[in-house]
Amino acid sequence: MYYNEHMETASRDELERIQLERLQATVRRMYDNVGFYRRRMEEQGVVPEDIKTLSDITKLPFMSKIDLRDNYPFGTFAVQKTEIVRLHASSGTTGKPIVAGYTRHDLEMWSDCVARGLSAVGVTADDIVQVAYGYGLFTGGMGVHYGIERLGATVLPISAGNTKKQIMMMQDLGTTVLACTPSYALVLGEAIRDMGIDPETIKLRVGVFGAEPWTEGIRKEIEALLHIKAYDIYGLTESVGPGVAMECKEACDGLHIWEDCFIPEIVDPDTGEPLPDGQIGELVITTINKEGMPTVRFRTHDLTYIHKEPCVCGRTHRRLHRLMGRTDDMLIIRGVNVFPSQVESAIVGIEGIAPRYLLVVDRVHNLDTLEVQVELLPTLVYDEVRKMEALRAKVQKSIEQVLGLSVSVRLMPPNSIERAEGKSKHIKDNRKLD
Ligand code: DLL
Repeated sequence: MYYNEHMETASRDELERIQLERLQATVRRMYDNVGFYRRRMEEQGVVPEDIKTLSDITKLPFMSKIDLRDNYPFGTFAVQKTEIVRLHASSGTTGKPIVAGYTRHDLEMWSDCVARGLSAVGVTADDIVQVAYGYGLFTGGMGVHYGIERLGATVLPISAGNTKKQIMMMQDLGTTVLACTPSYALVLGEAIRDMGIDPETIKLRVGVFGAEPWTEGIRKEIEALLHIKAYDIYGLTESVGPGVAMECKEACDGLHIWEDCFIPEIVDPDTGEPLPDGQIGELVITTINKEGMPTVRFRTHDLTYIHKEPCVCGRTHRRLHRLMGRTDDMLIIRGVNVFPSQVESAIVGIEGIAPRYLLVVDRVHNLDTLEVQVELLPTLVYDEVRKMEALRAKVQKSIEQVLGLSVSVRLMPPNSIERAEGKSKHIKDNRKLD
């Protein structure tokens, strides 16, 4: 179902006309109000008047997380502080976080984007949506929250964690939609299974999962555990938060990025050169309907490609392929590029193995080693050492085939790999301790 049919199905010509108008206004606002970006434009010899067509976007300088950090906390805001009505911050693992500021208009735009996404996967005013994304500085909780209210569905703002209570509320209130990270959806699904609850006694029917990379294999696991349809939602603090792009029910293949608000580009991660639709590269996003903290040509570090074909659902906004991982999550092991999602796709679905894993990287005598720890399912009863070794070898072969690299595999006891209420970590790189 469309939330804003006119905009979601606008002709490409109309969309591009809106994009150009909004891009020009955004660049003008950045040039006039954001000192650091004006200097960047001057260094690059570009002025707002140079943006005459959409393809002129490539004349503009990129922005990165480093720029936002260097101008912490408010140096990239494009409006007076009095116009800012909300702040969020991204959880920087190192140094200062990124602070995002929103005007009233920005919050409206954000809610609208989330409402469109929820509507695209069949959420309606009849639904009760349990928001188990974290509330607070993280954009997940509040971002999805206001989209739900905008749509007219009922929101249960339970936030992340307290798994038993989540399940009790789900049962008592008849929650129909769950919104959280895919990792936490797995935790909830496993807990329901381990508590011996029949998922059919729970009314859940739809999941809205994002904030971290996940694979089709994990989607199937979650759908089987919770008896739901699981959909992918994408976003980042620097663009607005969740809801920048979302799958639709009809195709369930690629996430529609709301192009009247965001211009996506795919570039070569090393050179920054634009790549054509269909080719994998780094996603770069320009916000064109944001006042408080616009980001122009922001390097997301997320790897994906743009689908070439129009979607069966009738939406004209292009689709991003399911995000494949981050350039900065890429490990280089003995010269081979390794993404956690590759390991995930290799192990999910192997009988007796839980969808839990950790990549432990070390350097022994100047040689990189990769140990993949995978968890056994609690239901697995193998009393024979021989059978266990055969399973270990099977997992190892599957991973080595996908990676093209020799690895060691360690089978871990059930429930021993750390569970995440929010975003999960799949890498322990001991080389960084050198
Ligand atoms: O994670 C916003 C969000 C909240 C999105 C809830 C979806 C649901 P940040 O904390 O700034 O914002 O992290 C943004 O998370 O650049 C991606 O690397 C990753 N990410 C977000 N959604 C997905 C997804 C939120 N669906 C960073 N698939 C992004 C893969 C995702 N990665």
